[in-house]
Amino acid sequence: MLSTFLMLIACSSNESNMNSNKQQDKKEQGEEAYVENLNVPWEISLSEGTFYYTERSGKMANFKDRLERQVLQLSKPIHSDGEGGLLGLALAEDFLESQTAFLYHTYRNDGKTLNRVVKVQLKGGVWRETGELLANIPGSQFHNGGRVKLGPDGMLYVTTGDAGEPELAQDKESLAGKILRINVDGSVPEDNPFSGSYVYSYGHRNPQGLAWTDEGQLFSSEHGQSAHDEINVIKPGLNYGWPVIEGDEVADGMEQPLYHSGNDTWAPSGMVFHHDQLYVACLGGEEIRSFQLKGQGTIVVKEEIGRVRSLIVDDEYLFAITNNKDGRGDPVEEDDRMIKVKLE
Ligand SMILES: [Ca+2]
Repeated sequence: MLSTFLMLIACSSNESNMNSNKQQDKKEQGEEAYVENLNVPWEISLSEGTFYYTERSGKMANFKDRLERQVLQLSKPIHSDGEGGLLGLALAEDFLESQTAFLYHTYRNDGKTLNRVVKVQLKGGVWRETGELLANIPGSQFHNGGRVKLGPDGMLYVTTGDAGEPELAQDKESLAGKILRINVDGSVPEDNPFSGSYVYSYGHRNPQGLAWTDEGQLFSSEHGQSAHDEINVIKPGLNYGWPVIEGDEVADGMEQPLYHSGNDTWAPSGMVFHHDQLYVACLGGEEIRSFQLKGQGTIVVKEEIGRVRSLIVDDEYLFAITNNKDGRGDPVEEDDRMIKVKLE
């Protein structure tokens, strides 16, 4: 794969000298290559050397030796407004054979903004919906959550936001402000913490990151209210406090975060676990951070790369996608980008 990227740089003959210099600067900073002209990509996945992306406006894209976009045909139109749109993406475990993936997207029904989880299949260059796993997840212009990942137990885990109604996060009957656990056929797993319910953990404000350690412990990142962003250790059935507590505040029956940002803003989104560290994409911080799991702290791995939405690790490289064109950033001509960063 590395050779593909080096070739990409070598073949970029139509770029101006300025861009070449920029690329050289980036190479010297450890950004060896990247993909340009993505449009607010929300999630990134990798299978056999091909990167797959969701773009918030509703396009699927992939990159092997060039960037391509595919049509996505869904039974309900994507509602791309504010923070909503086409968000999470998880490739099925048997993706190479089945060409199946799971998506999370915002839609409208009866005058309401909602989110749902669907199964899609890539065939003849078109992604088509093949099933709806879960619908009617409360949505809003803001706080839609949106991460979808397959856990080590083969279940789908989904983060949902409070949809602008904080009290829903404490309501176990509501799908808002939760981390959900779903069978890949859309049914409720029998061993979920609350019988008959998709709810895996609750009291979340706007969680957007999920990652598991090699031992199978789940972590999540969460946007706090005006700073107080969180990294949480997620255990089934527990209450993570929103909107009752945040930061160092304490309440009976509510979990405190492993880390919080205090008065700083990370705006943490996608995350990945690698070599005993959690790497977290930070939108507001415009950086990639790593967090030590045993509480020794957090460091900035890569800064000044723009609003980072999500990231993955492959072969000792981080691949991170920017969201500089999401209306809150300061985009340059080649945005949005996938940046490749060598891990030390
Ligand atoms: Ca919390």
